[in-house]
Amino acid sequence: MTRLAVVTGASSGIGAATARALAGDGFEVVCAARREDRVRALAEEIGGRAVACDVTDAEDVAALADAVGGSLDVLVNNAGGAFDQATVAEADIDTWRAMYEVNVLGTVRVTQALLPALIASGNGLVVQTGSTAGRVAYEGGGGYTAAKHGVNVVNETLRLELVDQPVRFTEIAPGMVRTEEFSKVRFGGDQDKYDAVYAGVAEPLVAEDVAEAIRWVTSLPHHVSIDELVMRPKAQAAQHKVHRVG
Ligand code: 8X3
Repeated sequence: MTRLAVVTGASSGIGAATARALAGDGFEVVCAARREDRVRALAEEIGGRAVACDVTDAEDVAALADAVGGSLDVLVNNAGGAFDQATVAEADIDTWRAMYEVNVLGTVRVTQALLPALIASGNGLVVQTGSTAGRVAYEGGGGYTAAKHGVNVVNETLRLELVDQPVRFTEIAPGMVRTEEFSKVRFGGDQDKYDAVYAGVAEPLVAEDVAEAIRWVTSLPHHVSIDELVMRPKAQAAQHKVHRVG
C-alpha cells in the first residue's frame, strides 16, 4: 500500500527537497505551503498533492487535515524560519512573536490536527525540522534560537506523552544549510549579509543533504526511534567554529 506523507513548508528549500526525496521512495506526498503556485508545480512534478496552507492559520490547518483524511504515515513539520538578527536589547517583539508563531505554534497546530490520522495508521512518524539553533545560543539570534529550543522541547514532550501510542517523534537539527531563501528571509533580502553567512565555506550543507537524512529516518522500522539527529557541514565544527578560506 502506498504510504502517505505530509510536508509543510514544501514550497522551497528543505521542504521541497524532502517532498522530492519521499516521492522518490514511493510515498504519496501532500505538499503544503502558503505559496499555492509553488506547491502545485511541485506536486505535479512528483505526482503528489498540493494544499495551500499557512501553519499559523487554524482554518488552513483544519483544511489540511481534511485533505489528508483518516490515516497518515509521515508528517514532516518543516515550515519555519528566522526573521531577524537582532540583539535581545534591540529586538522587535512582534518579530519574535512571528518566529514563535510559525516555528513553535505552527508545529503544534499541525501536529494536533494530524495526530489522530498518524495514530490511526498504526505506524506514524513526525519529523521536525529543527536546528542547531535549538541547541546553543548565539549573539543576535535570540528570537530564533528561543523558538528552535521551543521546538526541541515540544518534540521531547510529545515523545513522553505518547510513548504508548504508535507514533514516533524525530528532530533533524541542521547547522549551516545553504538554501535559496533561509538567510534571505532572515536578512530581509540583503544579498551582502546573505553572502557573508556562507563566505569562504567550501561546502555548506544543501537542502538535499537534509532531505536525505529525513528520508533515511522514514525508512527505519517502527521500533527504531531517532530522538534527534544533529548535522552540519564538515567546515562547521560548532556554531562559532566555521572554517573559511579566502
Ligand atoms: C539555521 C542554522 O546557524 O542559522 O537553522 O541558526 S543557524
